[in-house]
Amino acid sequence: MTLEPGSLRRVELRRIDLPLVSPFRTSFGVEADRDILLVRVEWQSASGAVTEGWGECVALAEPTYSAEYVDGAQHVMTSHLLPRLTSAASLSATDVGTLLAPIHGHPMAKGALEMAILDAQLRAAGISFGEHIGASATTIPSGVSVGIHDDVDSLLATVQGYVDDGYVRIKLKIEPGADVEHVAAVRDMIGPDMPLQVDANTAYTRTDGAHLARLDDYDLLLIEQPLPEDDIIGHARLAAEVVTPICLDESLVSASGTVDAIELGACEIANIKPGRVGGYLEAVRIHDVCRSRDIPVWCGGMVETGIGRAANAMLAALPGFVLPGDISASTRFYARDVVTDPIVIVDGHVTVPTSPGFGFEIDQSFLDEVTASTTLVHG
Ligand code: OSB
Ligand code: MG
Repeated sequence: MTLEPGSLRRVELRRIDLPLVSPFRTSFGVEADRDILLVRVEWQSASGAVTEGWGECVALAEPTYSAEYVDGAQHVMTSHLLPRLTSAASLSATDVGTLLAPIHGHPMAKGALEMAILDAQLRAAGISFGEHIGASATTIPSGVSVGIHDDVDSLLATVQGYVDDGYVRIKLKIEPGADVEHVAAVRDMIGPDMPLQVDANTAYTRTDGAHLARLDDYDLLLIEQPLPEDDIIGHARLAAEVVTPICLDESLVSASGTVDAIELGACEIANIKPGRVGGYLEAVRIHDVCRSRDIPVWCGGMVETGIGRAANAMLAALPGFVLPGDISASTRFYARDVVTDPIVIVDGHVTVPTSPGFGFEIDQSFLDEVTASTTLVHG
């Protein structure tokens, strides 16, 4: 279905501060709170109706996961991206990629703008994103991402808590020095049937193949992004050396690049993160190219609020998402969310939202409480 085009009447960039319930350590750093950039648009459709739409930018505070960071995302939006959108007399979310293509990079910033426009257009049409893309699952299995712990005992206590919460899949963050021993202890505690996987966030090198092959003893679903993001051939060599499937996260930034990585043997499973690839529309295209090549996909997370998580849940209802995603309960990271309908886990599953747009409702008073700044950039 084609959505009615329109134009941007007003665009606000809002920065919020949300503390995490506990620090989240990865191989690239420790996050104790999130400084998140939200985009609010007032959208006027061709027929004259005005609708609100929201986007969440997944860029972190520092350029440690990828080159983007939240201050940079806000700057590129204000100075380079939004002028190309606000000057259009008539546009659709499907035009955003083309209009912003002259600006290189910055997929997280671009994706947040596309998301806000798509949310508004879908709300104007009264349909959900899931319905729009033909995603039919009503519930999806929920996995949890567990940070690196200093000692194995505290890691086991944390993992046991998530098992008790009902999560159906555990992902352990790893790095050299916190890998085989941690995985062995967790596998021993959770038993052979619980799905388990690891994420290195680029912490290893091409010479670590024999070491990473030791993880083959623990029946992992996958090893996520062991090598630097630009090292596709290195991942292909590793895939030949290690039995556990190699999954790419940071390396995948477009559908065409994903096809290349698959054809080179570097990507046996794909982590799809809409922000990393420039938005939900490119995420659907990556799903499609993987599905037609029998590459399993799952939906990654960027410690989003209920805004991004609701959208991720709708995306993950597509049929190619055959593995549990990092779509955990809001309470995994936040004591209170900025939406009135945060993600909850029931029997290890999340109910896919069905209301129009990306399916969340803003908790305006709490959002105002946690807002550090609001910048009006248009309107
Ligand atoms: O590599 O998957 C990652 C969080 C922030 C940055 C990168 C990653 C992560 C996660 C997902 O592991 C955590 C989540 O959102 O549930
Ligand atoms: Mg990852």
